[in-house]
Parts: sequence; C-alpha cells; structure tokens
Amino acid sequence: MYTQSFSVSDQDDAKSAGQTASLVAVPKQASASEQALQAQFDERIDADGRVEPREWMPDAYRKTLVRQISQHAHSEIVGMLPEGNWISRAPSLKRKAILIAKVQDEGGHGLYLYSAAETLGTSRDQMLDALHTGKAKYSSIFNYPTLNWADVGVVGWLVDGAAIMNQIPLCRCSYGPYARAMVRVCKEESFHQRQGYEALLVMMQGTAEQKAMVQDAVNRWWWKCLAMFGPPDADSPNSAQGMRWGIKRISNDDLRQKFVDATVPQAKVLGVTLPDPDLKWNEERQAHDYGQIDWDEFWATVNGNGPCNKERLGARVKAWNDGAWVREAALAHAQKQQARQMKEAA
Ligand code: FAQ
Repeated sequence: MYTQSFSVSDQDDAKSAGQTASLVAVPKQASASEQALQAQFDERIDADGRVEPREWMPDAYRKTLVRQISQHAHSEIVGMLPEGNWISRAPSLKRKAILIAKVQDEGGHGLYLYSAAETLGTSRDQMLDALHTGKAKYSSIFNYPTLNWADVGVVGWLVDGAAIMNQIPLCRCSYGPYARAMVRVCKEESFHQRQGYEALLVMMQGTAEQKAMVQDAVNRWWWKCLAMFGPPDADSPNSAQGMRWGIKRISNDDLRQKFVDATVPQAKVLGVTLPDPDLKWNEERQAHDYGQIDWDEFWATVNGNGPCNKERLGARVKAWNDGAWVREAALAHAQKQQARQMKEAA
C-alpha cells in the first residue's frame, strides 16, 4: 500500500497514447548508407525494440542518453551526502545499519549508471570532470539540508518515492544498458522508500515532539519533491524528443500527478498533513488537484544557488581529490600485474 507499484500500465506509454516514434530528420547531406541506418533505427524504435551499445544510433540520441544517464549518476552520488551526514548520528544500531546499507546502495546506483553511460563512448573521468566543474546537472533535491532525524525518514519516503515513480518507466527505456540498470535500481529504491516510511511510522507513534518533527520535515520537503520531476511539460525542452525515442515513457507532469495521487493516502495512514491548501480530490479528473510549485526557486537551485549547492559540490570535489592516491595505486598495481602476465606469456 505504501510503496509505488513496480509495473507501469501500457496506457501510460506515449506510443500507446497514439504518438508516433517519428524522429529528428536525417540531414539532407547524409549518405545513402547513413539513411539506411537511420531507417533501421527508426523502425526499431517504432517497434518498441531495444538499442544496444555497438549498434548504430543517431548522434542526438547518443548525446541525450549521455546527458540524462550521467546526470542521473551524479544525482545518485551527490544524493549520498544529505543522508550520509546522519550515519554517525542514527538513533539506534538498527537504524544505523539500515542507513549505511541505503547510502551504499546509492553509491552502487551511481556505478551502474556511470557504466551504462560509458557504453556510449564517454569516459567516467569526462563525466566526473563535468560534475566537478559545475557544467553537469544533478537533481535539485539534493541541494536542501537534512536538519534532523525526521528528514532522513522523509527523504526515504518522499525523495526515494519520487525517484521510483520516475525510474520505473525507465526500466522500459529503449537503450538496453540503461533499462537493465534501472531494474535493479528500482528494486533497491523500493526498499529505501519503505525503510523511510517505516521510520516515520515509528516516530508518529512517539511523543508530541517527535510527531512535530515529522510534520515539520514533510512541510520542508513536499514542494521540493514535486519539483524534482522537472519543469511542466510545456516548459520541458527535452521531453517530446525523449519520449519519441522511447527514453522517457511518461511526461514530467504525468509522473508528478501519479506521485501526488500515490502519496496522499500514504500521508493519511502516517497521520501527517501535506502542506498544500489546494490539494483536493477532483472527481471529474479522478486525480488530485494541487497548488502552484515555485519554479523560480527550482531554477535558482538548479542553477547553483540553492541552500547547499556549494557544500555538495565542495564535498564531491574533496572526495575526488582525497581519493587520487587510491586511483593511482590501483592503476600502478594493475599495470604491474599486466606486465607480469605479459612476461609470463612471452
Ligand atoms: N534537478 O527538458 P527537461 C534519486 C533539468 S535519483 C535538476 O524536462 P529531461 C535517487 C534537465 O536536466 C534523482 N535539473 O529534461 C536517490 C534539463 O536540463 P539540461 C535523479 C533538472 O531530461 C534518492 C532541464 O531541467 N533522477 O533521487 C531537474 O527530459 C535518495 C529541462 O528539463 C534522475 O535523474 C531536477 N529535478 O527530464 C539518491 C532520473 N529536472 O539537461 C539518493 C533520470 C529537470 O537540458 C538519495 N532523469 N532538470 O541542461 C530523468 O528522468 C530526466 O532527466 C528528468 C528531466 C525528468 C530529471
């Protein structure tokens, strides 16, 4: 009841909704063989097939995937920071063990995703350089502080809940390595969401002070989680093409709506109020209406001016610099081993 389902109905699929998979036009000067490859690719996408690393793909498709997958990978490893802060302050051994496992999972998600992006010909060093120099984006949500233990529960419930909602459709992404990585990621995110919700359920059976902490954390995170799904469809420059290519399957607004509809009953069971006076069931739409998201704040955060942007980027750059000797030692060891193997083989 309190997690997002692991299946997506075909009705939500852009293609089943009647859109065609027609793609960016092939440049006029393309050779006959390029046009044939493009036609083959289009046919594969139209038939809802998978594209694999060594197969031909248009440059724009490759570029879009590198952009989205690397941003996703960056979000996972930056996302380790707000919760990682709480490992040493978890209220019990059980909560500490769960939190360590969760934060470690997020690091693993980063690894699968960097590996998936590398199959497109961009190196991990290039992607990390883009993150460290502020050229690459990562999810806006990780630029907000986790002020107390209730925030850790709310990040699990709402942030991971929003992440699963967005990521389940990506299990059917047209690019094979991304889709396969997402299957495992979603299973782990489901555990993350449940552990957060369960931690909050326990707090909500506690003292008045604990209950107030949960409500305060929900008040601070709710709107940021709604913004996480990205700009409204009308202002989303990448959505239409991403959906025609079968990379994105459900639009930003539709995912946001699904998240609201799934979360309202969960909030009721928990006993918290979602901080939106306009939130109400719309019988006609069979969905909840909700209030205005502050998009100015969202863009300010995406563009580097959120409350924790500098701290988050600083922590990643420091971890990279502090780890230089480990990378150098691992490389030297691998080179030594390779030289020994070659000597033995000679
Ligand atoms: N934050 O045209 P669209 C997690 C950018 S993982 C920052 O709609 P698109 C797990 C967007 O990149 C969370 N920037 O773009 C976890 C684009 O800029 P660009 C991450 C955002 O790609 C939990 C511009 O706005 N998940 O939470 C955001 O079609 C707990 C225009 O937007 C993923 O990355 C944002 N929220 O749709 C970890 C999932 N939204 O690139 C640790 C995969 C939009 O043109 C702890 N990604 N922008 O310069 C996606 O599904 C898509 O990329 C969207 C954006 C939906 C994020």
